[in-house]
Amino acid sequence: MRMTRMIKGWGLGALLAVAACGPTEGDTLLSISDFDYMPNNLQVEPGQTVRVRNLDTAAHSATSSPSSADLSPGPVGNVGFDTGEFVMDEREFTVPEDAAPGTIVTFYCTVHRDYRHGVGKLVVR
Ligand SMILES: [Cu+2]
Repeated sequence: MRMTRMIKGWGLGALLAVAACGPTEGDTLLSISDFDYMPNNLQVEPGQTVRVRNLDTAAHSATSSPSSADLSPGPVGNVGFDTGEFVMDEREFTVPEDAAPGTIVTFYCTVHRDYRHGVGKLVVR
């Protein structure tokens, strides 16, 4: 419980840091903890790097899907990513510089696809 609260604090800190730095400045953080993404509505700028941190002892991924109903790997427009499965570590991907503002990309975990845990959205601003 205490751990969860701390991590939520991190997520908020990352969002505030992004807001303070302005467009394309700095990375943003997507945490995975207790089988959930934080934030699960991730606002990004074109060209921004997203660091994905898995704090669980279970393997997870953050993988884009063209459909929110039928989760399968693939891009939306030119925005696609797949961290692969990893544990207690960090991966990163970069949003293309020419990603269209307003692009909404569903992402999910390939390990736990059938549970649909923490299915999230990445929104290009
Ligand atoms: Cu998972």
